[in-house]
Amino acid sequence: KNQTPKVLWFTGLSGAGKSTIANEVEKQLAVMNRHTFLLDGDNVRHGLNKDLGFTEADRIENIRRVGEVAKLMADAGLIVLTAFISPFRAEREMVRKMLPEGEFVEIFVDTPLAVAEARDVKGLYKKARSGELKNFTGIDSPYEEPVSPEIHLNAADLRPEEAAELIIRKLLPLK
Ligand code: GGZ
Repeated sequence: KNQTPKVLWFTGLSGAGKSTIANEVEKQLAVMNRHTFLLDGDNVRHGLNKDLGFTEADRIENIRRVGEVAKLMADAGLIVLTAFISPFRAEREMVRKMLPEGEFVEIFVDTPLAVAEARDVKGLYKKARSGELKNFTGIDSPYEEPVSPEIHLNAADLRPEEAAELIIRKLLPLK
């Protein structure tokens, strides 16, 4: 293997910037000739996990499966990036323990609820406030903040490129 496998696990609220920052990290790693794969709602919740919704049990199963897939991909030598809310500490810790020491990098994309809600890119917060959408994270479903993530981004104060640079600098040296 000529590259150290990693699982860069982004966690944070809907609209926090997880996917945007993960995409930017991928772009910067590509320039460094690293092989990466991004797992997110778009390629997982419409396929592998299309049987799952947003109840607590379904979210737990969502994260368990994503963890298992990330593990397989890391075993293949990839740098895996995952962008899921992953609201529960216990499941994030489960994934951490599933992987070899040092492989799991928890990245807390810390954007205040008020900021994510004000952006409301997809109009989901509005629907959650009105009661049209139930079990929405941060509104009527919990988000458990990481206690000691490897990387804590005050994402509301950073451009995505800056956030990505911080992450890559933290990962270096990357063999
Ligand atoms: C949270 C929801 C919900 C509910 C649909 N709660 O901003 P988005 O749209 O693109 O990202 C959110 C995404 C969250 O899916 P995850 O797989 O990341 O969640 S978890 O890790 O908790 O399993 C949002 C959309 O799906 N969405 N309903 N009720 N987000």
